[in-house]
Amino acid sequence: MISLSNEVRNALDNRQPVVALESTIIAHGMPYPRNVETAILVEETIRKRGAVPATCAIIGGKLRAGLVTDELELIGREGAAIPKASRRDLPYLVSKGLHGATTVASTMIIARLAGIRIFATGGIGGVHRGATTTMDISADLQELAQTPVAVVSAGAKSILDLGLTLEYLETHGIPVIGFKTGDFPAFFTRRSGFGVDYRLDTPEEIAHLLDTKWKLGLTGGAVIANPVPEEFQMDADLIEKTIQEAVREAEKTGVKGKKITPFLLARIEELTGGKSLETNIRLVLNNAVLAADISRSLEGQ
Ligand code: PSU
Ligand code: MN
Repeated sequence: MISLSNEVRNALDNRQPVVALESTIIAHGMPYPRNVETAILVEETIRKRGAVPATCAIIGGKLRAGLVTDELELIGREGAAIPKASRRDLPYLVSKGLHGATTVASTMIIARLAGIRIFATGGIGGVHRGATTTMDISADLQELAQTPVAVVSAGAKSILDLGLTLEYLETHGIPVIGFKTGDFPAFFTRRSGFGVDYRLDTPEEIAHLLDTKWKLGLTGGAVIANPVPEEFQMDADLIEKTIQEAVREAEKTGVKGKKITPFLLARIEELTGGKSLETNIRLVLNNAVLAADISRSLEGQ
């Protein structure tokens, strides 16, 4: 059911560090061609850091870990025409032999099947603002509760209700670790005002915590929250105003369900004149470095 690239298969066979990457961020999170350029740059960053990248997707109905450049190009060029695939979409896309761009949830599923324990992305999905009436809670959170893969992100965007997202993570027993921070980062900015569960200052300590969690037989993953580097963060007031505007537009136009996150991301990018895209790219690269360092430590390298 799972198909690995040669590079990823060799690395796993030889117990080399491997970092999983998602493809919804490519197809639905960034515009073409910056999305493809970024996907390639993220992979190169991980290789330079001594680990092997495994970008995950569904290609022609196959669950894939490790894509070739033509496949990255296909996903990036087709963009929104490739279905955004979370857990519930896998059976349909696989049984029909279709392509799919994997979210955090479905990338975790593929990573686990492949035997990859670390995954780098931009931001995780979470509990949406207004979830008390819409019940819009990303399947990413349920996946973190059950699938043993650690996700390195720059926190979550404040298009979500970060307080409720952290409550949900607590309820489901998912540790939230801040890398060199005690404050849960808000994706575009380094601080949200909400605390993380534990602050750890080295990749080795994080790897040791993960190893300990899994040795204890505790199910599920962990959230490793890595703030965007200071020099690339956005102005907090500007981003908050922009997000409020984008959320209002989404309500007015009635965008719902799986379309809401891509809609908000695209509007924020337009409203900030592309500034949010630059920050987005920088924080993903920063997460790739940390994920590679943690995966090396987990493999004892
Ligand atoms: N947050 C971002 N950028 C993204 C996503 C989330 O800042 O690209 C994507 C990820 O793939 C995440 C998904 O897993 O959106 C969550 O979507 P939903 O809320 O529909 O579960
Ligand atoms: Mn949703």
